[in-house]
Amino acid sequence: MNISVLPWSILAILCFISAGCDRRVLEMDTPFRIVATDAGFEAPEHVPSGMRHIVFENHGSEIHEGMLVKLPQGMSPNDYVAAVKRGTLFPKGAVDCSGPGLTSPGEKTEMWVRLEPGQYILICWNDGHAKTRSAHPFIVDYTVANDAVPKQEVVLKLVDFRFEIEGNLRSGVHIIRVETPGPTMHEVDLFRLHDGKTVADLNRWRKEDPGGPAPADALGGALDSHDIKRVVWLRKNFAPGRYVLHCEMPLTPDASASHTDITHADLGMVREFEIERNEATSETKAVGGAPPLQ
Ligand SMILES: [Cu+2]
Repeated sequence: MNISVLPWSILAILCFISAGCDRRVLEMDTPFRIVATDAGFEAPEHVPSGMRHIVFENHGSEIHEGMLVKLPQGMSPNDYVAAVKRGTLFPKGAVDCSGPGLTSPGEKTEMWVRLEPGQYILICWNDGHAKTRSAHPFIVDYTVANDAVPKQEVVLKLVDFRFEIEGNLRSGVHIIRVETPGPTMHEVDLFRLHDGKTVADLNRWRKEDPGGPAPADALGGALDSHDIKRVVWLRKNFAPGRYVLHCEMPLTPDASASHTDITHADLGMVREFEIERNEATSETKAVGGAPPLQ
């Protein structure tokens, strides 16, 4: 029997009656699949709590992301969206729990993140979509099931206001552990620059014309988390090319903030690196204003 095709609820029942599952925690890998479209999201209405392996695909024609927000008692998904439409970036009591970052049309990204039980909403903040596209309510159940996190090779630290990388990024697949020493909240979006384009082109595009022609492909990063101790993991397949790490957290998360306000990227939280073509000499090298790789 291929258990990977069974719904989580049935897997949980099988676990309960299994003699080898006395702690009632299921170890498995049944991805939490999220499809972003230009109208909203296609995703489950229930997922188990514990470590979730998120597979996020953008089937739309615009860039999208998938912020996971845990709602407080008494706040409905509609209440949250109404607060956002009034201009609030962080509705009071709601908790950002990371999620897949900016992802270009046709791209797919993978993330591992631990989720606690509760009522959640999945929402895209790119280019005003939080106010104009449908968010997706879902419940993280009390049933616990942990997807196994692949062995990490590289650590990415989100620090005020820079990116630190431990380990070497070469062409090929990497598991990247994302930590936030902070002390403030951060996020990381990963872009691959198009030929002839620069970090300045990318900054200008994100700041002034996020719906305009893209100088880079958005490959999915890790969105912010109110709990900065939350660790997430990304799986990325790097082809040779020039890449940029970019933090678009607003410096002042007040109700009036928009993409024209000051972001961490404006403060220099942007880092370019190159994946070289020659496997024998393909260690990354920093070419931006960030400290060298360790
Ligand atoms: Cu930041």
